[in-house]
Amino acid sequence: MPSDKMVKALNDQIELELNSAYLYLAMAADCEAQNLPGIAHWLKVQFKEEQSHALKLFDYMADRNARVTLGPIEKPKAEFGTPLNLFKAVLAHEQKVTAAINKLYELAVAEKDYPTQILLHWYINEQVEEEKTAEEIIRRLEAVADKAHLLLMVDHKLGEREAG
Ligand code: OFO
Repeated sequence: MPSDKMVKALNDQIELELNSAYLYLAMAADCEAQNLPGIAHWLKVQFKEEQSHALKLFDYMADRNARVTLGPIEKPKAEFGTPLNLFKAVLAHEQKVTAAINKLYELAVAEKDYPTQILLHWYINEQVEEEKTAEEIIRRLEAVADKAHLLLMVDHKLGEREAG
């Protein structure tokens, strides 16, 4: 079983992943309201992905006989501005999650918790992907700034995202 400190930190990470899911769902709602169904779809896929990140930690804790205790879900903002501003907020959020994963890993090293370190390798790689994807979308949106028809093409492209 992981140490008490590690269990608390893993629970905090589950909370952060679920808060991420809720944040992306709020962003999806804002995009639906702005008639951008492709970006809304992308964010809904992201919402499910974040839930799966939380569940992966949940299942790992159950495997190691560690007690999961859930924390609160924060009320997200309702409006995120332009798609470009929204994806800048996605990137900033993912950078915050990366910092949290790195801290979790540092703790697993300090606690000599080898199974948790191995689990976290998956999250460390995932965060590289998450930040890269947000940066790519920001670059695309910057390129189409002020060109409404090109924004609709980006919206269409993001609507093609498959789950998983
Ligand atoms: Fe769970 O990766 Fe985003 O937050």
